[in-house]
Amino acid sequence: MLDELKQAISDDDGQLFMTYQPKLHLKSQKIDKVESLIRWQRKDGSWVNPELFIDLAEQSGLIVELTGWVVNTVVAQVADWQSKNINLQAAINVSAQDIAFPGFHAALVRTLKKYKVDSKLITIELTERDMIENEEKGIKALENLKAIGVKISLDDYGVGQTSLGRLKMLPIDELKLDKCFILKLDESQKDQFIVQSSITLGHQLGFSVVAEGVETLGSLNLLRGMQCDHAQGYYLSRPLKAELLEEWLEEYY
Ligand code: G
Ligand code: G
Ligand code: NA
Repeated sequence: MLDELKQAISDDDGQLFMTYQPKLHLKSQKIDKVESLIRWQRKDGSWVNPELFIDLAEQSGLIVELTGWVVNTVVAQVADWQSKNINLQAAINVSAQDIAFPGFHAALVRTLKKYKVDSKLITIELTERDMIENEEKGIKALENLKAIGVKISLDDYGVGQTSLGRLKMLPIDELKLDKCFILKLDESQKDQFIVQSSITLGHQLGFSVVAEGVETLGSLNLLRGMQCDHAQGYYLSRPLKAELLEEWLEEYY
């Protein structure tokens, strides 16, 4: 499968493609951000689970190439949206390996230049489990990205190993509350306590807060009441191909 993935990256023949899931800004009721999520449909029509092939790519080192493809595709998409007056910031999921890779920063800068995309339109989403090894180097790399205007988002917050001490150290802009606290938010008072205090803490530390896994109107309304900044989840939309997202935006926003 690894060879096949390698081939799919270099051929760029549509087997690999990006989908985009909107993040709703709760105060303005506008969609101003999306998260990019990769998909792979093989030539025979079968789908490969992203967790599976991303894991494979990470273990084999192919992740650097895969992320290079993702960065190019997403930045090109943002440039296309800009040309159509669709103002969306896009988040890219990256692994710790990408951040540690010395060429990552330069490649991102090159791609932004190539497509004339403002670095402020790009967010790097990093899971907290990723930051454990080689923390000092990782923080330095994040600071360097932040210095050029790229935004940093800490993904899956609350289920990993980010102590409050580490949260204080990380140069982040956005905190993404893990969906396990959000999926049943309207039924669980414990989740409500956790989410409310995380939002308050996030704000006090200067972060914007996103809730992912919003599947019901009840949860969405609770999050609005809790002053959460953005909501993302199936209640609003599944991840969509760019063209479908544009149609969806036209219809609803
Ligand atoms: O997209 P869900 O749709 O299934 O994604 C599953 C997992 O794969 C998530 O943890 C998500 O962060 C990760 N993922 C999705 N797209 C990408 C990508 O482009 N790069 C990386 N590194 N991870 C991704
Ligand atoms: O790990 P990360 O947060 O990047 O992964 C996001 C994952 O969550 C993707 O697999 C995406 O398809 C999925 N997802 C997005 N919205 C929802 C939702 O409302 N409910 C559930 N169960 N999963 C969601
Ligand atoms: Na993510």
